[in-house]
Amino acid sequence: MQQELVFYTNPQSRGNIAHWMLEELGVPYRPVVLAYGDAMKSPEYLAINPMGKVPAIRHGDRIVTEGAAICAYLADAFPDAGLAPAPADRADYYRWLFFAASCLEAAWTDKAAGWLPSPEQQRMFGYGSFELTVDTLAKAVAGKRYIAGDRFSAADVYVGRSVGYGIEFGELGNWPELVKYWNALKDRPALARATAQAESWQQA
Ligand SMILES: N[C@@H](CCC(=O)N[C@@H](CS)C(=O)NCC(=O)O)C(=O)O
Repeated sequence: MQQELVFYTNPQSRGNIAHWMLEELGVPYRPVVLAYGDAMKSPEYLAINPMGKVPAIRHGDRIVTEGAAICAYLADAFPDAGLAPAPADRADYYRWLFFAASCLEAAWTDKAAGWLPSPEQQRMFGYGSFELTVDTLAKAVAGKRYIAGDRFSAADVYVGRSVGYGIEFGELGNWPELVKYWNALKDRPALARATAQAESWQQA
């Protein structure tokens, strides 16, 4: 029997990353839309994610939080979708998934919040500096359609959407390689479905 797949989200959140991934898989799932504030901090939801944040998924009795982990987990849980490379070919896949979740996310959100580490602090910050992180990712996608190998993968969902958010928030638009990478991903039908569905939840 298929295990139930539940998706906890808010239409205006990083839930869009997991939502896109779910739509790429094409498997059935049950969305649970949580309002910011009380619903996300309720005892029921804190039992799913003690951070009181979205996205999260529950697959049978397994819970996964963190957008990057959700993408990687789902790619493995539903291998027929072909969204993870073979284990031996996962060097770039793991490398850039983790890079986006650790370095890129912190680098651009710190900058968007108006804070940059001093040269002394950069040594102890995993992302070093905003420019170093973004230049490094821009080089990684230069001349490539996908971040890991020559096929679309779960890493493109996470890295791509993270780059897309950075561009939309006005922080990454000066890197043509990143803009080109995101432009080649942003019209995927699965992302359009996820975004349209989230918009309908917002209006409900
Ligand atoms: N590390 C998490 C971040 C999740 C996150 O910060 N989600 C925000 C929405 S984009 C949230 O749920 N905020 C609600 C709150 O903190 O109360 C991930 O990568 O998924």
